[in-house]
Amino acid sequence: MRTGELGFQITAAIVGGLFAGAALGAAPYTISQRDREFRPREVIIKRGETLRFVNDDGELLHHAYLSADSFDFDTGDQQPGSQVDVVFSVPGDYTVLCGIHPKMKLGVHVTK
Ligand SMILES: [Cu+2]
Repeated sequence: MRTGELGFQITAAIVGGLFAGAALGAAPYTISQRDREFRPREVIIKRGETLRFVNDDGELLHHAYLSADSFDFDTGDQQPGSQVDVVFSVPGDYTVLCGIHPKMKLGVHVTK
């Protein structure tokens, strides 16, 4: 076994343990917005992977956005039952916010 393969397996085990249910390499990762919270509140993905923002919060609107120097997106007002996919193409540590609920925060760590 080459070193690279071993390294990958260790990484997979760590990520799998932290984020059960999100299979490594299987895109997209689903982010729930139920009860005015992003769930999970923190996620680690690789560059080029996708987060799927699902509004599963009853009758409430949500509006996820990110504004950083190197990367930004804006889902617009998101209707209940809808979903928006966002590809994170730039490595970095980001905080996604909701334009409607200021307390909603999602930490996104995009590795190379
Ligand atoms: Cu919201």
